[in-house]
Parts: sequence; C-alpha cells; structure tokens
Amino acid sequence: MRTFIITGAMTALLSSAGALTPALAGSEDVVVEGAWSRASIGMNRPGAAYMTIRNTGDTPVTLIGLTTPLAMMPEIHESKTNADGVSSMAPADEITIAPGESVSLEPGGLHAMLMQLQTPMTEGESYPLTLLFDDGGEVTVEVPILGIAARGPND
Ligand SMILES: [Cu+2]
Repeated sequence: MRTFIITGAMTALLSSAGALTPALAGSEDVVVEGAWSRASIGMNRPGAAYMTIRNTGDTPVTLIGLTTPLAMMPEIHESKTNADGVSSMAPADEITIAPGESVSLEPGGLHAMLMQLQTPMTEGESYPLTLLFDDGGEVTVEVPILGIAARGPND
C-alpha cells in the first residue's frame, strides 16, 4: 500500500476531480470466481447462478442487485431448510462483504435467482451477469451453463 501526503491544494484538486468521476469505494476490488449455472428445461422455471464473490480491497463492499439480459427479474435469494427438513427461499437483503472476505453463492444457500428467463439456458453456452454494488460500481462476469445435473463449477 502506498501512502500519500496530501497538501491542502491537492485535497481541493482531488475533491473537484471526485465531483466529475464517481469515486468507487471498493467494488473495483471485487473478484468473482467459479461462476456457473445449470442448463434449464425450457423457460417456465427460473434459473440460478452460483459463484464466489471476493473482496480483495480494504473497504467493505455491499452487493445490492443484479442485471442480466438472460432474465427480466434476477434477484439474490437465500435457501433455508427448517427443522422439519422443508426447504424454502426468500430474497436476501443486501450482502456486505468485509475486506479480505468472500461470499459463496452455492446450491442450498445464497444464489442468484434468474426469474422470467428470456431464453432457455443451454448447456455449453454462457451469458453475462452484472453485480451491482452500493458505491455505484458494477462487476460483469460471463457465466458458463453446465449440464442439468451439475453440482459445481468443475462438474
Ligand atoms: Cu431462489
């Protein structure tokens, strides 16, 4: 890490430059690893995307939403299994990732739910998924579509 000694004049310069260019608080340090989806049967049921989102920076980042041309209503969901073994899922709140930490979207837990598919999800193809962060930053990842019974990015 570099240290700058900032004079008063430089501070004024930096803050006026900041007014022109939105300062991203940390999403530029986000790395997405191991993204994958399962192929879908048609378009009537939602798809899902899984990945690991890593914050390599030194400020927290908060994931606030998703966009993709593949689905009209992509949402972050969380699956839970209750004491009776019944699984359900609900939209997750904003997900904050601390510096140096990562969050896994995986079957049975957090996932990117792709509702209102615009095209079928075909094995061997891929699609772009954009993660939106609260600092205005966006990270787009190309998600490969694996087989219908895939259980992870390497299956
Ligand atoms: Cu879901």
